Amino acid sequence: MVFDLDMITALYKQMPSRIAKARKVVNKPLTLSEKILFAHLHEDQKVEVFGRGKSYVNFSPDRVAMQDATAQMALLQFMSAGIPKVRVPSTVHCDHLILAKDGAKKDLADSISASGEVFTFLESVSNKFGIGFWRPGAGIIHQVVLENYGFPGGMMIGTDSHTVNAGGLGMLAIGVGGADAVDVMAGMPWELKWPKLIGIKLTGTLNGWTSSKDVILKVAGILTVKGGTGAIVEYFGPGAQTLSCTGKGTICNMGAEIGATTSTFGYDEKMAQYLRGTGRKEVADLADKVKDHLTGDPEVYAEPEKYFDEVYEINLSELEPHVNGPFTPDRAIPLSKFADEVRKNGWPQQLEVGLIGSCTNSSYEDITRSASLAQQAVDKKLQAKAEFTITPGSETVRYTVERDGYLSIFEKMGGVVLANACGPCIGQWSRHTNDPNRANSIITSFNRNFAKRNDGNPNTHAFVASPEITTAFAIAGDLTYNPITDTLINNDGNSVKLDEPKGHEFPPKGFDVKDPGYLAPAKDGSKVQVNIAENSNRLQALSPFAPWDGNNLTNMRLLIKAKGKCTTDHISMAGPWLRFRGHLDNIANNTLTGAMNYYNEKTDSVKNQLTGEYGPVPATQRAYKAAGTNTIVVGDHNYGEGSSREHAAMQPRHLGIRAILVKSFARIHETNLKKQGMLALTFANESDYDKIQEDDSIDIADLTSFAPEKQLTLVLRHKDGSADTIKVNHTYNAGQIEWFKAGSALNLMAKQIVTAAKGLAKPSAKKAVKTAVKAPAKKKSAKKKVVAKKAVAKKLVKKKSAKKVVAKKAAAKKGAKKVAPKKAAKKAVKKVVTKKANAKKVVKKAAKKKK
Ligand code: MIC
Ligand code: SF4
Repeated sequence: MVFDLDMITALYKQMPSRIAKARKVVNKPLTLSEKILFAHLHEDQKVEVFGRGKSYVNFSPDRVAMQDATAQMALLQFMSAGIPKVRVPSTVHCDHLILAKDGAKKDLADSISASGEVFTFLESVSNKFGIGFWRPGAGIIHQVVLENYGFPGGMMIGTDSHTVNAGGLGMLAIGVGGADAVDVMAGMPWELKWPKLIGIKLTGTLNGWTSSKDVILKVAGILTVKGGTGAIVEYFGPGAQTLSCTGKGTICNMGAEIGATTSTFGYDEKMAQYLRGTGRKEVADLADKVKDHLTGDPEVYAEPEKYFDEVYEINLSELEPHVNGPFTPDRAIPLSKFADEVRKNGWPQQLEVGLIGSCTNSSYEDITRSASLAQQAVDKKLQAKAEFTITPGSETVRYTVERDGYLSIFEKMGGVVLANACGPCIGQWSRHTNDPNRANSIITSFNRNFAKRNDGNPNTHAFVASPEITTAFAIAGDLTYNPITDTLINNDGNSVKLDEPKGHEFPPKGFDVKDPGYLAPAKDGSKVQVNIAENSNRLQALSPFAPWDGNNLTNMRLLIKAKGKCTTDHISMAGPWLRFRGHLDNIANNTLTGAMNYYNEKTDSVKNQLTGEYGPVPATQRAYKAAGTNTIVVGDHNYGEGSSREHAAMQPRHLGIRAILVKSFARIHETNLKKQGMLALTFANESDYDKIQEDDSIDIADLTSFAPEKQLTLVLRHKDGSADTIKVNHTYNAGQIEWFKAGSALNLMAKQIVTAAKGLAKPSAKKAVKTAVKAPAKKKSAKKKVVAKKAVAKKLVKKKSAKKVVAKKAAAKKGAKKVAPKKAAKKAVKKVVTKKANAKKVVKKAAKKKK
């Protein structure tokens, strides 16, 4: 089935004129990222020269994807917005709530019985509101999106940070919190700070043991976990066109680990092949017709330093396989140096488990290349020394690789095939171990390796590598082994060497699947019932957060000053807690339990200033809340890195924490905090972090004059009677300050809808509705069953008369493919530019000032 053809046709029809208009305004050649951004400006957004990293801009994304663990909260919010049907194509995918224990069949059945209530809820909400539903077992959201919905030049958002995977098909696909998804599903404009642009030029071709994964492992090493913050990474150059479409997906997917807003590649033959290979010939044909608009202008790629804020170059021919970790995805180690690092750092040398698959690496190419190694292990009589698991990304991939005999090869090697789901990647791994705290090593082809992520054990050293390298290590069972140079002793006592992996980009017999696991929603969902059992401990209807009372915040107590890394996994752990993702009060009991207290270097142990006693973070916070005491959380750099889970913002809000003050934020988390009506603040002077003391009582002295680009003042009253006054920055614009005042963005939206409905007679109300609710793409009569006010609000919105698209071919730009690599790359990676240093500095300064 080909989805969205009408939508794609309409977008491609408008693209040339939109890009031409933008080109006229900005008066320079355009990168691919800019073309897609400009082509998706919201209809009320004026085209202008936007400040990179500065301007807030409104967009109209083409579609929304949500996974089960985040969809629950997103849909609970959508339900309370009072809108009868989603306004843009949207889907829900059941993948995170599926266990990894005994193998696909049993695990899937057990998960469906354990989380049946949630799956039924998601299915019925989807059915009611016009959302496509992918059942448990259908696959991991990003692989399913790539196979079915991704298309070159499109813009989508998804309630998962790895939504960025669809950049492999030339999209701008961006991870967001559920509240952002609600905006888009409600037809409202979606706001994003105009991103900075990082260009990565790829030359050469991959060979031998190196794969696409190594490109992003290398990039993560260069840019670190926060180097991509606020930026789109655009890959180009002759090397890019040699990478398979799914390989490009892998690179974009793990771009989440450098904090990038998203990553993308220009449309090329590999993408066209993938579209055709996955049954979307029509989309490829459409894309071919506008292909010049689906890649950057040739001038940009010829002199990238002029158009990107930063440019790097990677020569694929010289790139080595990498292994990243442990505990952070940006500790990039070339394979040739890995054994030394293992010994030098005293990491457990024995490899206990190798895990391949996940949304990042489960393409046909990945599986067949890894299987070629597994086959060698069987043929060369090598007994795999480590446990080995395989997680296919989708039922289509699983069915096809099983048909082609690859799964049985893994099984012969001793591998266990898990369900098509996130499983071990998100801590749904029931690992067979006798000591849950034992130091040990595992290696995965996933993307994240924060402490405790996979199995809950803080001493599991998790390394990230390509599926090929993971498989080879699993065979050897030893982290000091280098498959490129070393031999292994087989069952006969002979020393044997693994040959380079070989695989197929596409199944020679084509993809096939019996039941892909898709359920289309009802045409008219108005009669569909959505039930939430009153005593459910999995689902809880939301109550609106209280609006701001208009006063300064005084006498706030410090709940925790977090030391070092504080990812969303530290703020709201996954694993066993995933089961409470639809129940805010229950999941709040894990709030910040993974964060390290600066003062005693312990997790989940903070001082209750009212009693002087130390206790768990959630219980302490509940005690403050009960006493009517406001609190603040202080953190380090890149606070909230990692996932898109808005629970990490909603839980603190629910528990009564008022402000989060850190050295810097990860993008999605900062937005999530704002959307939920929290104060997200950063130190104007980073060293002021040191001034915060455990027993402080803290005021925000000038919150009553909260305004864009205006610092706030904090007074820190210390226990000894002394005080410090510090300045803090924020990035709230006027609209976002309204979210804070209303208590949350959702409160504001609900208020706008009601106001608009009430003020029917007044023409001024029209404007409010227009911002609050956009007309659906196709006119649909508001059916009788819809509550009167909603119907009224909907009717108010008249679709703007479709402007005729002037089919002026925007200055035909040929030869985008002809980017000639002028200088032969000497090093594998070279930072080519920072000539724009001056310009960059200005932007940085301005951005700083703004905070
Ligand atoms: C992840 O990889 O961390 C997750 C689990 O997919 C999250 C979403 C979630 O927490 O539900 C993400 O990446 O956004
Ligand atoms: Fe699922 Fe892991 Fe991918 Fe997140 S990174 S979507 S948990 S497979």
